[in-house]
Amino acid sequence: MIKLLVLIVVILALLTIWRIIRVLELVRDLRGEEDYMNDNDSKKNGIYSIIFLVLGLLGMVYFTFDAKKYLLPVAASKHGVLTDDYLYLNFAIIIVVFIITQILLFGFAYKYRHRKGQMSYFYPDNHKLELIWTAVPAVVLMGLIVYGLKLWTDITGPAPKDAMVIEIYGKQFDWTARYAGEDNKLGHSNFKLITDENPLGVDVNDPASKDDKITRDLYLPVNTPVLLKIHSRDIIHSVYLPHLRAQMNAVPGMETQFHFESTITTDSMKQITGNDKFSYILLCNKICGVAHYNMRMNVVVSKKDEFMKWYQGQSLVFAPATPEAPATPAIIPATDSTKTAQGANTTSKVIASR
Ligand SMILES: [Cu+2]
Repeated sequence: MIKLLVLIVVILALLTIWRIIRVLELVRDLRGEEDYMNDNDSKKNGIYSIIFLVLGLLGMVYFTFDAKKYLLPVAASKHGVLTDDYLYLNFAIIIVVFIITQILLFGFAYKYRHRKGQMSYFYPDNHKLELIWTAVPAVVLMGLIVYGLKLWTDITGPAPKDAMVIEIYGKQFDWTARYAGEDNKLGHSNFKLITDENPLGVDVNDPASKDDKITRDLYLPVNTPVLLKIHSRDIIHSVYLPHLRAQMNAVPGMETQFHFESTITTDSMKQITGNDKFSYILLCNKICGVAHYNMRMNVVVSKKDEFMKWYQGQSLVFAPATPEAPATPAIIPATDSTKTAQGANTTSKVIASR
């Protein structure tokens, strides 16, 4: 209701201003004046536009630096540094062009202000000028696009042969990781094999699954190439690692992947950000349902020996077979965040193809 009243007041104010201008015009006509504005008024308006330009540019510089606090900290992956540099290059070009065009716009408004008796100069076209202002932006944009495409092809190209393979498995509303083990090969999985005990549908008969380990947290050894193989059980989710500048959709029925190499451990990042509570995080970046906001996974980047120590303590997907009993699926350890997520969701047992 208040919004409607404010709108009505604004409309009435605009109508009033319009009527006042109309009255002033009529007064001028009655007095027999020819010009709307004399040279003095015109100069004043020119100076106001220069003041507006200076204040606007100062405001832009201030707010640009002020907004830095909302940006992510330094990229913690090799390719992330390149994509950040590319982004800053785009910003730099945009800022330079913006400043030049604004100075020209307001500077010309001042320089070519109305003066009594002065006629405007008829200047219909200039081919050389038009060629320059068409060709220069075209070449710059083409350079940016070609470099951006090359960057994207490199980032999404084949992973290094020695990359550590980890499956990231998403479902409403949590993530599970499966490490490929010593053979660095994930055991085959199939949605038909999904049960409460075997939520990723891993095939117990595939020898490659024998050493696979399943975890609720994602630990990554620093300075090691990692290949994420991404699956979804139900709908489209998105694996988003903001600090590592990595994102890839998790699509039911197909495998997507993303490889990267982290360069900064969680402990070093705590020092860089000056925040001892800093933690890397994997978020779902597709609005996927009521508990989407809580679909996250704790990520820890650590030195290789610390990673190995943690890795030794993780459970295999299947407890090894014994003479008395066949291999059985291990219980996946739950974390606090997944417990909450499961509490908010009662329909996650839906089994979909993948
Ligand atoms: Cu999701």
